[in-house]
Amino acid sequence: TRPLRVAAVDLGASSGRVMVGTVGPDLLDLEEVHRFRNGAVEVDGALTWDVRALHAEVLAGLRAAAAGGPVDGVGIDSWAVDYGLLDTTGELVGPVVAYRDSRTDGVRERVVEVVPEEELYATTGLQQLPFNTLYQLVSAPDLLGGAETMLLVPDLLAYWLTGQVGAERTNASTTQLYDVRGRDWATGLAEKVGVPARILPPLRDPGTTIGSLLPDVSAAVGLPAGTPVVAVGSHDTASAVVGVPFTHRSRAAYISSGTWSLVGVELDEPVLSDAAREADFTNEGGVDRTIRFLRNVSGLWVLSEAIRTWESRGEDVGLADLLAEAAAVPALRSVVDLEAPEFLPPGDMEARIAAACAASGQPVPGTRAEVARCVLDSLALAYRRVVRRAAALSGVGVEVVHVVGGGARNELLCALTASACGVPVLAGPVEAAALGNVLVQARALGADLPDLAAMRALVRATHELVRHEPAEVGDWDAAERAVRG
Ligand code: ADP
Ligand code: LRH
Repeated sequence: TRPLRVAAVDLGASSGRVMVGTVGPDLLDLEEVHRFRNGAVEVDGALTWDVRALHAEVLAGLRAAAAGGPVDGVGIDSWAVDYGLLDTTGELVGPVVAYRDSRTDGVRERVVEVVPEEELYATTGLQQLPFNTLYQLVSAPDLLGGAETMLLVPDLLAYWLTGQVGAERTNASTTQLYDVRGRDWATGLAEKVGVPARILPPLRDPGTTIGSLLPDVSAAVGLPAGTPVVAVGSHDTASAVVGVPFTHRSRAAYISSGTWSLVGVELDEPVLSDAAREADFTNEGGVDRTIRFLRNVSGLWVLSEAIRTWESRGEDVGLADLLAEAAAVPALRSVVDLEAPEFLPPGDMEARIAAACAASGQPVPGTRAEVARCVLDSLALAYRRVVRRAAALSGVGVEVVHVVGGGARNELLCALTASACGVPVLAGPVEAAALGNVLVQARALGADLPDLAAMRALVRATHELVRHEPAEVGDWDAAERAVRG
């Protein structure tokens, strides 16, 4: 029999791609057939996602996949938490607002007066990110009256492909409306904060079939009408963690490094202790009932926003040159707390970094290379803090740190991470999320991949990893004191 050939749609906050995965015994190949830029766009004063354009890009990608051969399945993953609301006729109610929009400012503070943090954490196990779906829904109560269904972004796109409504479980677990132990919507909590339980659609598990392509979709993309759309770990981080080539997951941490950095370990059970809540760790639901015990720290967003600002002023900035220059800047001259709220919204990151350095009595980066170095040193410092904390809270003895996602291409960041964490970094694969998407589809379609360990063994056997050994670069303890006192 021929190998399986599936299309993985992987939508990140900065770029989207459609990849064709080919899977057989000892075979896991990934080919990019379509890539496009993504980013939130301001419409009527709100930061929104142009989901119609994303839909069109998905169709273009599926067309490209179909042009190259048979497609046995389609799977979609994207960034978490954001959603569209549908009315009773299935039309979108209002825009799909992006998580960096300011509408959630102060909402969390109001909600925790109604439901204390302890109760929220005991039920959902989630990090208190200001943009969790719960806070977004509460911030716009006027839209809820006319809403029949809430669909998270990958579920919305799957709805447009198949006509089927549902909520894939890994992404549902990022909403702060999901009971992590009961593995069901936390309807009591939802009603308490004013979110009608009716808008929470039936849950579905990764690995199940959502439906088949609608006739008009199949005609538009050139695929047979029966082509199944398979639920994958539709949270991009869930798929990325499937693609982490662990040898022993009980002795390793991972960093899914892209727009965000998701830093943590994989567990079988959530950790809902007071210490985990105080450290603000999340317990997201993963493929095969695993738990992603991690913290969402800042990511390469700060660097890409800085570059965007420079380019908007007409300066020509090549990432490769910038990183080469940053590598020559002395280490740990100045570090900032990238988790501080001022680095969340779009804007002039260089100015915000300058203000933070001045406020903490450190040298203000004077060149673009120094700004980039400050961001990367600060990221590595955050990785060190969170890897240590994840180990202490979970009992995992971290002997190696896997870095996947676009950040795995950043050699300076990987080297700094090894140095900061004091253990080797294994970098790659860059496209871990697409691989995880492909692997879960392949298993659903009959590939012999009984469990996550088998999937990861296949990733290891087919993908070269780059090893970075820890080296002395500077005083990380002193740097930690500079940002956290
Ligand atoms: P997301 O899925 O969140 O959109 P990615 O995993 O695609 O993010 O990672 C994007 C980031 O990867 C970019 O912001 C950039 O910093 C980094 N990156 C991509 N390509 C390279 C490269 N060739 N060298 C260094 N860094 C890179
Ligand atoms: C990464 C990610 C992350 C979420 C954030 C909103 O793309 O899905 O896991 O916390 O986006």
